[in-house]
Amino acid sequence: LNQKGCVIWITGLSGSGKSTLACALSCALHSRGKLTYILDGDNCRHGLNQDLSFKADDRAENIRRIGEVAKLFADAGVICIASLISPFRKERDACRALLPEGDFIEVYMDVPLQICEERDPKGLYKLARAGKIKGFTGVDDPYEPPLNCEALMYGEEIPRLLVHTVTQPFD
Ligand code: GGZ
Repeated sequence: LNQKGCVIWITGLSGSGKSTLACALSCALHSRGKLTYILDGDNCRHGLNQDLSFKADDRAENIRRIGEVAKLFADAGVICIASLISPFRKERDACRALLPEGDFIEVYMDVPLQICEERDPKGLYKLARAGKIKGFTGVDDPYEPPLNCEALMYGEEIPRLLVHTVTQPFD
């Protein structure tokens, strides 16, 4: 395998562009012959994590499980891209601690709530403001931004630096 496994962990609010970035990054890596796998919070909630709600304990468990699975992919030599809100610093740091130094790359989608809310691609913010969804991240549920992330993203520009970082040992 012409690559080394690692985890690229994308965190941020709903509508901040996590899934879009995950896809763009995956494409950029594929075109360089790299094997990737995307673990998306929303998708995992239909299978692996279908027993979990959006209460704090269950969000923590959602993060923990995705962190463990991401580690397995990285062990197998895959570049695993995890994209989930992952609102809690403590749980993100625990996922980081599962991997060797340098193999967990935390990317923060630093998009203001107001912009996410204007985008509202699934109309969920509107429902949350109307009180039809309770405990929506950013509206009436907390989000703790990273203090020491490896990359800060705003917008959908392909992150060359990230691509470089994860492919560099072999290029
Ligand atoms: C936040 C919610 C909620 C609540 C449903 N709070 O933008 P989306 O729609 O497609 O992705 C969001 C997804 C969040 O799942 P995660 O597994 O990423 O969250 S966490 O890491 O916090 O466990 C959103 C939708 O589910 N969604 N209800 N209450 N987002």
